[in-house]
Amino acid sequence: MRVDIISIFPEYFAPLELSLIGKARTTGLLDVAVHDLRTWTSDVHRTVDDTPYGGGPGMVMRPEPWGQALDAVGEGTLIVPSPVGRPFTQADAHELAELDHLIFACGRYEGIDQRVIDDAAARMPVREVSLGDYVLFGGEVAVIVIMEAIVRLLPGVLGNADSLTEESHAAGLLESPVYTKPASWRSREVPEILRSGDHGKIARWRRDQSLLRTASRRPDMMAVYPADNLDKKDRKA
Ligand code: 6GU
Repeated sequence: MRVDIISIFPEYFAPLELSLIGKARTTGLLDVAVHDLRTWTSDVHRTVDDTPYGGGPGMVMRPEPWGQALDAVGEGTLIVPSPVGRPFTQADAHELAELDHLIFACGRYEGIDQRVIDDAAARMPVREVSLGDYVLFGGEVAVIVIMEAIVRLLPGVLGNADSLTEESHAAGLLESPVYTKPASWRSREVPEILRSGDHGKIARWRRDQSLLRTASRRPDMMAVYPADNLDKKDRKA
């Protein structure tokens, strides 16, 4: 997978050299290029913003540098992180993980001139995505989040493919609590059932914990959980 990231703060992306994303890059599964938007300015001050038409607070990113930057990186799927985007989900991560070329455009200030997005959409798929109902300074941190969600789904990045099928959101429920050694810590015991060796009972316990957690923390997820996926024992829990 090829990824181009365009930002006025290329230094924000140093963490993409670490951990499993860094490893995916060195092993050749992932090719990331970070571009400074100011490369495509022509004035001495390398200006990327201007006042909004129609008035109002803040500044808007000028279309000319963005147009040239997007021309330079070529066609792919353009992702624009924005508080006005559609909510980014695990399903989006799966869809994007199938693609050969992603382009991230990081807006700052009040956003990018809308014509940049409309112009790009005339030649490539464009997704404006939001991470949640709060406002960040810019799209940079959101790109790191979205990259993590996608890159961990690329074949060969995670050692154990089971960790993808077992995890929260894969099954539409939150995962159950996890424990490791020691069995007793600060007088707190690991639930006896997990140490019983009875794999049927352990699976039942984990499923109950998932259902209880999801119902209490994410009633929105529980409300859309397909009734067909609930068995008789689930209904009792
Ligand atoms: Cl993706 N970008 C920005 N700038 N703010 C956000 C966001 C994204 N998601 C929530 N707030």
